[in-house]
Order: sequence, then structure tokens, then C-alpha cells
Amino acid sequence: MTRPDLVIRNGTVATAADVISCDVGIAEGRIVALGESLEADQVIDAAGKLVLPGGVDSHLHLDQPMGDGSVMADGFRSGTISAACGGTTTVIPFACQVKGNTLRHAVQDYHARAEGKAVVDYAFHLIISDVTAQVLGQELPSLIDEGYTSFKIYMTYDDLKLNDHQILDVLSIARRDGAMAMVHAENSECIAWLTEKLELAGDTAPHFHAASRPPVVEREATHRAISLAELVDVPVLIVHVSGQEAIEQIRWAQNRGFRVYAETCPQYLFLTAEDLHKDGFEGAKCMCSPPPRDKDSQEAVWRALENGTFQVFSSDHAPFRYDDPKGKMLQGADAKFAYIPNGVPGVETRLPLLFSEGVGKGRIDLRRFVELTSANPARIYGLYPKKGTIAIGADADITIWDPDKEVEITNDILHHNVDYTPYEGIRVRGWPETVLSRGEVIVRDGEFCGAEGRGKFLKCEKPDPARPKGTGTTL
Ligand code: DUC
Ligand code: ZN
Ligand code: ZN
Repeated sequence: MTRPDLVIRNGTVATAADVISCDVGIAEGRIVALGESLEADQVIDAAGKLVLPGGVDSHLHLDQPMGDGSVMADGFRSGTISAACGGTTTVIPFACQVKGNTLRHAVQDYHARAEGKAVVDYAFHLIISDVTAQVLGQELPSLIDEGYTSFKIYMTYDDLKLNDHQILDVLSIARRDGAMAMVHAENSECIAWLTEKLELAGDTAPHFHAASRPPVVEREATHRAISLAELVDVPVLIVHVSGQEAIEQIRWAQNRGFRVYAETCPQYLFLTAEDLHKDGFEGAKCMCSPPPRDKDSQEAVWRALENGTFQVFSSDHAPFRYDDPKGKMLQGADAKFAYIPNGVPGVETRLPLLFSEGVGKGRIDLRRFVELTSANPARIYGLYPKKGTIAIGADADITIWDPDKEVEITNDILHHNVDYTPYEGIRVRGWPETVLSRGEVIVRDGEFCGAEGRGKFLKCEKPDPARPKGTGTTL
């Protein structure tokens, strides 16, 4: 056995498979031993603490160029410091193709934005917005081979959306080349039609955002995305699922044996459309797409987390400042809802919220918590077992939790660069206290203590969950 240079002693170690009491031995950034009474020069005493794999946040937006002139408040520096302070040690944001530019350009540009800034390890998903012959024939296949093995498809937003024909084209490449396709499922035409009607009636305040994207809009697109994936015979992952209607479509597909995966996010457990009704323009703070729904939907999302319908719990951190002409107030403090940047921040609060309300209240156990927030995203995007577990040979990305620490979430304790949190005032029990990335302590007593730029780019393997069943149309 390689002698550890650091041991985490006396903790309760949890993975997606087991919860055990043991020491964790670390050498040269990797886990080299799990056992009793391990020795090393450096020791962290974790008595009374939980020792978990660092979180893998597989859906967040950092320094993503926006088509409307808005600017994300978090780049790779503040975004990954915030991630680390919330117990997350791997992030997978999006290299987004701008229409008219190549996909390769998006990737090169995004590397330049991350390098020298990220403090935890990072991989990239692609966003394909311009399905040219070059993208289909050359760029996408070679990027998949180079370690960019997942991409997001939008069914809405004029500057990003693909039509069904284009979706089939890119799904076929995912099938042939082994990539994971993620889908933002909302029906663009329905949203445009409803927005037009609402605007004609003068109903343009932030809370009408929810009325412009009701559950049926998400349900239809979810079913269509699943059907297109069935036609091509390729797995698909539906991102940011908001409630019962879409969940039913996903469950239906899973019951039929389709490889359909799904993700949800804190905003669908902790916010409702009522939060968009806050005084004046304040509702803009909770505007995201799909919108938060109602209490029954929150319950449906909890049930789907409990019963295995969801595989992934991510933040969908989309950091726009509120009181800022480049953020939510891009078009002023009385802008119509359709012109307000979409998205809520949450990279740092993702894990504490789910831990407290999920594990603390007995809705999910610790193993399921690790599965949803770390192991599954690592598996589904080709990073497992390097990331997402505590096992011999894995990177020593570890979060030590104080399960009893009580914290009131307020924006001033967070490390993002956004001027609000939608979760202001929520009290949680359990907080990540110490965070190690590749064996290095980067958060001590809740404060970041690592070096800017220490995060490394991760090439993703072709994920096993992206394998087709081999039953459908093969073209
Ligand atoms: N989709 C996302 O994935 N994030 C923020 C807003 C959106 O529509
Ligand atoms: Zn989306
Ligand atoms: Zn997103």
C-alpha cells in the first residue's frame, strides 16, 4: 500500500453504495487506502462528521456569452469558489455555440475563460445552436472523441432552439458516437403565442413569466424529446424538470424501458410561482425556465427524487445580478417579463438545501443524496470513478460535513458574485465545513483557502449510460 500523506480519521464515510466508519488515506491527490487506524504525517479528525465525495454539479452556467447583452455575474473564479464553499468539487458548465460561429470556436473561447481561474476541476458540455453540415460531419464527432461527450439541445429560445429535424440529426450523432444528449424541453411556439396574448392584454409583470410557460408547455416538449430519442434509439436526459406533468412523461418512458434520464434542481423544491409575485420587480429574482410551479409540484418533485425517476440533482446556477443593467434590469426595472434574463443562482446552496430538507427530514437517505449530487452526474457524463465516489484510485475530492451545523442562508454568507439569493432566510441543518480537491484542503471552516486557477480541465469518457438499447431505428 502507498503510504498516505494525509488521513481523514474517525469519520462516517458515505458513497452511493455504502455508509461505513473508516479512515481515508490520501497520497498525491488520490485515495490510496480505506481502513482502520491509518497513519500519516497530516491528519484531519472527522469524528462526528460525514465524509462524502465532493459534489459534482453537472448543470450550471458560468461566464456564458449571452445573445441579449446580459452578462453573467459569475465567471470561473467566483463561480467555482462558490461551488467549493457549497461542497462541490467538480463543475460541468456549457460551452455554447453562438449562431454563425463554429462549435470549435465556442470550446476554444470557453477554455480561455476557465484557464487560470477555476479553483475546482471542470469539464464542458457543448450547446449546439447551429446545426451546420460542418458541425454534424466534423466538429461534433471530433469534439466527442476529444472528451466533450455531452451536449445540450434547446427546444426554445430563438437564438438557441433546434427544430425536430435538427434534433434528430444531432441525436443520431450522439447515438453513433456515444455522447449524452441533454434536452431543455419547452415548446417554443406555445410560449411565443402565450407571450403575445399576455403582452396584448398588458400582462407583462414578472409573475406572468409563469403564465407564459405553463406545465403543458413543458409536458408536450418532454414527450416530444422522448419520442425523438426513441425514434433514433438513443438515451436522453431531460434537464431542469419542474413538476408532475413532465415527470409523468419521464416515468412513462422509463416504465417502457427507454433510457430516459432526468434532472431536477433546488428551485423546483424550494420556490413556487408565488415567488414571482413579490413586490414590484422583485419577482424577477426567482424567474427561471421552466418556472417554479406550486406546492403540489414541489411534492411531485420530492416523490420523483425518492422513487428514482430523477438521476441528477443539479443547481442550474444562472447568475444574473438583480440591481444591475447587465442583469435582471437589462431592460430597466419595469421590463416586460419576456425581456428579463432567465435563471437563478444556486451553486453554493444546492447541497445544503437538499441535505437539510432531504436527508435531515428523512425523505432520502445519505446514499441517495450522494447518488443524486455526485455519483450519478459523474457516471452519466463520463467522469466516474475518478469523480463521484470515495474509492481506491479515485481523486481525493472530499467534502467533510458537519451534519448538525445550523445555518440561516443569507446572501452575505455566500461567495457568488450575485447580489441576491432566492433562498434568503431559509434555515438549514448540515453544512460542508472542509473541502478537499485532489487531496488539497481548499475550504477550511467554510472559507475558501485554495489558489485561483488550480482547477484542471477534465476530458470526459464516453458515458456508459449513453449506450443505445439497440432496439430502434438505426440509420
Ligand atoms: N435554461 C437553463 O438551462 N438555465 C437557465 C435558463 C434556462 O432556460
Ligand atoms: Zn435550459
Ligand atoms: Zn441551465
